Amino acid sequence: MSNYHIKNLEEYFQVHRKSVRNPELFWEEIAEEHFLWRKRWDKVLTWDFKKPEVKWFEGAKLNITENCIDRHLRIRGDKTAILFEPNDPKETAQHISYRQLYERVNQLANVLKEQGIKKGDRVCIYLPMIPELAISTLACARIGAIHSVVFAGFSAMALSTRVNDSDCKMVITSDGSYRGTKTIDLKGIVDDALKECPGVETVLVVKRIHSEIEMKNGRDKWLQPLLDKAATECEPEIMDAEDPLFILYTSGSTGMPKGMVHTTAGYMVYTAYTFKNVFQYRENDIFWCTADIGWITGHSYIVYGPLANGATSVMFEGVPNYPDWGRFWEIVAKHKVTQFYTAPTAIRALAKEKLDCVERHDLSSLKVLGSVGEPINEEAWHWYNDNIGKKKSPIVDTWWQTETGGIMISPIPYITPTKPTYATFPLPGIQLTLMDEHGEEITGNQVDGRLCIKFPWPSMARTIWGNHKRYKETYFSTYENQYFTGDGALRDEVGYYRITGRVDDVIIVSGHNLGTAPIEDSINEHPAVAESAIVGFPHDIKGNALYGYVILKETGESRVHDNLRKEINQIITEHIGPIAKLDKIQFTSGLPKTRSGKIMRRILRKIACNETDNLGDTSTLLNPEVVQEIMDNAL
Ligand code: 7RM
Repeated sequence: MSNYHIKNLEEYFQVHRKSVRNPELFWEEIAEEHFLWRKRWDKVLTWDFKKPEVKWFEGAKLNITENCIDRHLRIRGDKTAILFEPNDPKETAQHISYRQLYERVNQLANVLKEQGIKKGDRVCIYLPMIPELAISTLACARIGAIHSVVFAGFSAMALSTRVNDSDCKMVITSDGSYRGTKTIDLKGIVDDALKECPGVETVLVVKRIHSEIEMKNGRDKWLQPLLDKAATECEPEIMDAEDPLFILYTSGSTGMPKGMVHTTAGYMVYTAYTFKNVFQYRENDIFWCTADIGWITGHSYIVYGPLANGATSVMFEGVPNYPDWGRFWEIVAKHKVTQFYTAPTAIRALAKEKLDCVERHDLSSLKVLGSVGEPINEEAWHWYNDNIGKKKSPIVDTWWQTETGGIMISPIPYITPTKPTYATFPLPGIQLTLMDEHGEEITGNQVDGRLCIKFPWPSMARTIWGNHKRYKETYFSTYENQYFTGDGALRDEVGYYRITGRVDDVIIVSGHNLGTAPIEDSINEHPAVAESAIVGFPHDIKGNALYGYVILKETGESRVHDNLRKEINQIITEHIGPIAKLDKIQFTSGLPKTRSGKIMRRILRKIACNETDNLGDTSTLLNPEVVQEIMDNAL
């Protein structure tokens, strides 16, 4: 029996049982057989969820880029590592071989060193989905610098907050980016952001759209001339297993985004293992994850997981509807993609278009379809299964989080029977629990509760950058000795899990996690606004959309309301980005509050969702009369 590659359902159960009985032995065998270590670990696992502290493979020495690149050169030097498909289908795709990737990563690593970046320094990467994005993450890892990728759809303010929170010394960006027919002035956004970031010494600029941009003397440098002079060999920095590999921000239910810190060895082992099994990856497969590397899905399943397995990973710069809604399927056919991994929001958008967009392309190369980011509704699941998988490619509905680093719950394709809307079983090494409101574990099947994890796994985030206290409070304080996910879930009669959604104030819009608090904070900065509350309501394509209730300082005439709505969305765009814009804004004279002053979001949510038949208990409200007013004026 091989631990690493599961072959049938019986073996899955055996492996999972073994991983629970002896987790250290289970992960040790995987780590030993499938990776390159400069020094072996002294201890597989140290953990204490009370502190909390988790260490995997303590004492081991390695460099993750040796595992993702160098070790493949001997047998896969000419194999395509990254297959870059540009925004414009007329521009030729780039096949970057493992050998070329090695050279380009080393050159950039040498440039970073030359520019004064050392082990442990933070480098912010703010780039579109071009090869330099993947190469930048790997170049940082090569020299032990900690990368912090910020999704290039975030605004200048969101970028500066993230740069400052982790004290980045450098930003890597591009002159601009392509998005369908549009271009975006990324460098302009960076310039704005850096007005507030005194700690940034250097900005490296990739030329992508050849626009006229300003280069600030002494700070900004074009990357290409520096690369041209750099050597193609760079000795990897030898890292400790628990040295930070990267920081990735995720929004929480309050204030500042949380800089989740992932460390080297455990993250590598877990993303590689899950990539292999969840996608049943075989040599010569062409794997395509449509996520942006600015999100955890891209980190783990475009860059690290696939490359650690010597796979070919497709990187797509564009959007699903350019030049038309057939683009995804055109790419699948063109590159003979074998595994396709996307988000329910994309599936729902694609399902709205004419079937001809799908049917005119040959999708026969596909073997596995994946879904991630939010619950996949039954309709979308069937559309995906019928029209893309032709009922032959299993759908893996993968549940996980930025914090978990890798996929936690998922069917194993061709092994676990799938069931629409169910993520099914935990992967080997993952010990789930469902908890009730009183902190008791709910045992047995056909139950629902709050999803927790009771034992560490190798790729869990170790802390929040600069705020271990918040890490403890957010994840380890709701239930004793458990990691709390923030999600609700149910377990069916055979033990399959179905994720029902967030139980906190995070709303998932088009697969992006949005905390309500930061959006409310930015709305409240509008001079006319006194107070606001945001809730989610169901949306055909986005899954959820945002509904804002806003109290104005002075009640204006309704004709000024439309202008205010525009201005409020403008502020949100500036503070966070266009993804956080509100679909509906209702002006109101008050918000339903408890006696302790907490907004009763439950009621606002029901009104936004048009479920006003049963508003539940309103007896604890301070101002029950406002509920009727809000209902009467609901949008
Ligand atoms: C990978 C990623 C995490 C949150 C998570 C859930 C939701 C993700 C699924 C899902 C139902 C799924 N990281 N979520 N996958 N809900 N089914 N298969 O998305 O940090 O950005 O989001 O996303 O609520 O807690 S994330």
